[in-house]
Amino acid sequence: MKRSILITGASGEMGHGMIKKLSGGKFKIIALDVNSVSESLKPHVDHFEKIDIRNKPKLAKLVESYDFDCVFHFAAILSTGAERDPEAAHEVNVQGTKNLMEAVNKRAESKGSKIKFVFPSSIAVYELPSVSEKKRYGKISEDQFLSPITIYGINKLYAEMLGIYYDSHYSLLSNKKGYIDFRCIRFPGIISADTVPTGGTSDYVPEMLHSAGQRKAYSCFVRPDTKIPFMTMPDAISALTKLMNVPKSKLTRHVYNIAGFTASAYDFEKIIKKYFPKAKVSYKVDNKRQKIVDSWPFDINDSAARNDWGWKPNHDLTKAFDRYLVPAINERYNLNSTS
Ligand code: AKB
Repeated sequence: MKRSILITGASGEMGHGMIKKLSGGKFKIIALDVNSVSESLKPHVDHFEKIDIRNKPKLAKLVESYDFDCVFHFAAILSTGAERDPEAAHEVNVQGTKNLMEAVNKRAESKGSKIKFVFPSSIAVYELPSVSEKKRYGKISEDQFLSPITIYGINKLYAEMLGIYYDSHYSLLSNKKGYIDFRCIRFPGIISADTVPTGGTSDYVPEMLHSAGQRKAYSCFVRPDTKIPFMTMPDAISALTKLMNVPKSKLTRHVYNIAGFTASAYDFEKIIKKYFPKAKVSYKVDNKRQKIVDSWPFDINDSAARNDWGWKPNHDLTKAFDRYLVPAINERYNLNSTS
């Protein structure tokens, strides 16, 4: 019998990447989002419902109706969008996540076995006090600098702790136990050739790349020396599926950092111009968004993920452009590589 998987935020970037990865018949995909999934993905989804994660009764009804053994919870408002509307961010990123965990916990309890809950967190949970300290500290481990300055970072950190609670501590003073097997990855900025993110603060790199592909000039909203870690979408998606499949006994923690490559906005401009010589990039710094990325680390230490479940990215910076981004962007925008 096919295993069923529930995907929230199915129409977003990660949902898109995950549906593509899982398509092919091995899994039955149950998906939800506030927006419909794209036409190209529809054939790969067995059941789709338009549900806002804040709608607790509708969400609970869907969760009760299917027998799935893993959830990928991607529905979220990203850092820039969240900072523009902190109230909505809390409702979606915290209350929506709590609604889903509660429903999944009940579903798992009724079937008598744990359900895996795979959650993407973010480097936004960190706060480095200044750019010079970012430089000094270099690679940040999971338990350092956890005082985020954005509502999105706070939401993600709380959701991580809630997941650990449902997995390991629920509920100290009742006779119940938690039925969620919580697994979480803290992601850096992600670059996809298929989709362009909306509402994030690491969006300047994918925006710069897709603008080059579309022959549009790009005005970058952070300084050229801004440096945070990134990875490609295929690496991000394969990390999530790898973490889903690893035996629980191998995991020494619930939350793992993973890294791809780290580079400055100017490094990205140079590499993009190498492949797209006609690309035009200028800089018009948005001080508020700059402050957000300045609080995120230069790089992250992902040795726990490497040791526990063999995490290793396929793409370093050169391979990311050479083997994935440039060929896929050329195909998407109908270009030859010197355009
Ligand atoms: C964002 O910019 O908000 C996200 C993230 C780093 O979590 N891409």
